[in-house]
Amino acid sequence: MTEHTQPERSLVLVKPDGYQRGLTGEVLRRIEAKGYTLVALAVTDARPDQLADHYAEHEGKPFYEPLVEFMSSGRLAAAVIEGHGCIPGFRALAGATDPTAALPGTIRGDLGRDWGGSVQQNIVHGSDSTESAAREIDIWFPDLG
Ligand code: IDP
Ligand code: MG
Repeated sequence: MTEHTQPERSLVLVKPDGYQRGLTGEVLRRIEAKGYTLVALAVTDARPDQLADHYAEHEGKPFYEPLVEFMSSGRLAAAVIEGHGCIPGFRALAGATDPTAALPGTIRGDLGRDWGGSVQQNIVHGSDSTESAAREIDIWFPDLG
């Protein structure tokens, strides 16, 4: 019998720039068109403790304070997506962190740009490892289990 591994899950955020620009549907469309499944969805104002946990790895970096301020500047959309390889798969859909360098065809490359601020506004967040995904899903969807 062929063995199948469990599909993995990733935490996706449509950041306040993407939400405010009305790009949530476009991001979700690309996720679904790729074939990943939406497991949970929410529109929310990020609490300070959620952002502190979510971006703990970046504390002390020059862009940390502007990043937290940006992520607190308006509503965001949070999603849990599922599918084999969806953690690196969504990172590939998102493109490079810097929206100027992100390739056309990617979310950040097609929809993002440099607005001249001290933090890169780049539309989306996606978990970068299975450990990050588990930690981040627990931050944004503690009841998902
Ligand atoms: P990622 O979102 O592609 O995983 P990270 O290195 O985890 O990138 O950084 C988190 C977020 O912090 C980025 O998405 C971006 O918004 C912002 N950021 C990262 N590096 C810089 C930088 O060098 N200057 C300004 N903002 C940055
Ligand atoms: Mg990251």
